[in-house]
Amino acid sequence: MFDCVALVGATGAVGRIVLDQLHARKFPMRKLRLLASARSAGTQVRYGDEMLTVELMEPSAFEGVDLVIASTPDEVSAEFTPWAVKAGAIVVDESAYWRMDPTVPLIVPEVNPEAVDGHQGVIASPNCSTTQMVVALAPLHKAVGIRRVIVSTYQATSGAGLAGNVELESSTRASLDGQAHSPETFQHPIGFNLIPQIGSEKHLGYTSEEMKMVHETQKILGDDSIQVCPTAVRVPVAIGHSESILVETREPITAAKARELWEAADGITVVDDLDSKSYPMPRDCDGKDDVFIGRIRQDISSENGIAFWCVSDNLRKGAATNAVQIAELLANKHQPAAG
Ligand code: 11C
Repeated sequence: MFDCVALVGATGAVGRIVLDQLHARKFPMRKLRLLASARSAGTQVRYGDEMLTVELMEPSAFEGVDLVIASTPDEVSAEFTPWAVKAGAIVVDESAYWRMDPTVPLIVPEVNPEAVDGHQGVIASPNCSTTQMVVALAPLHKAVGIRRVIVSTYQATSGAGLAGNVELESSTRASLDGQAHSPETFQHPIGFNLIPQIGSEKHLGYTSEEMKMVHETQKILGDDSIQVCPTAVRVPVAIGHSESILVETREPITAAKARELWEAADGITVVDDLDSKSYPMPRDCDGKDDVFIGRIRQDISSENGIAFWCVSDNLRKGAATNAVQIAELLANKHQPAAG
């Protein structure tokens, strides 16, 4: 049980779901405070039956806070996290800013919950496209070892926040009306289109989003020898990232065995029957917390390969749910001060 939890970024696309999740999962806390920049301070936000007022985030605002859950841009996290840690709070951060810091555990509770114990005040939650992929990869890695992953993503516009979905709607409407549309959030019009660029150029022609999938996967699975070749694509879907994944394993594994491992794993739902046209699709996964896996099949082009399709709600398991699950891991260990 925490005495005081602060949510930073409560008015954003992910922050709203964190609030819903804290309430729905009856998160063990006595008091919840909402903190934000001057632009959102004073806003009223619903939490269950109560209306909470967003307070200004400044160094003194963290006094008395035990746990912070934060969903903010990287530069905001860089600024406020040291204030919170100095005040004695543990920060569960959803931004990319701290993820690759060697002193910061990067946690997906179904995969590496034990790494939470090494925290020094900050715990990071991964990028949405990485999170769903490592939930799927972990049972295979544990059973037979993973050598290499080739992944193409089909990422929803809400990955770019509320503005992404506003632009999906305006761009689609402009196309239907035969009007020109000038994109602001994405590099090109997203309506009736696919954009094979998420983030900016980072390494040898791979984007920042793609390189997150490489480095974060290695860190979470604790194995830098895993080779990952990603292509990240923005698609005109509002919620739910999809991924086509080909895994090369160290030991052979059949598709039937892979399915068995996934069916037994926490946080995974297998939807896989081509005959009945059953496979995961973003519309069916919207608002759900699991990672959905289907189209499971043997790689017909190599010896030790499994190909599959993976979908998850990027705002839930990809962000809010994962952060709240990390907070629950901490809550199970946290003893409140006496009195
Ligand atoms: C997207 N994956 O879909 C990005 C958003 O590092 O947390 C999340 C970026 C991050 O645009």
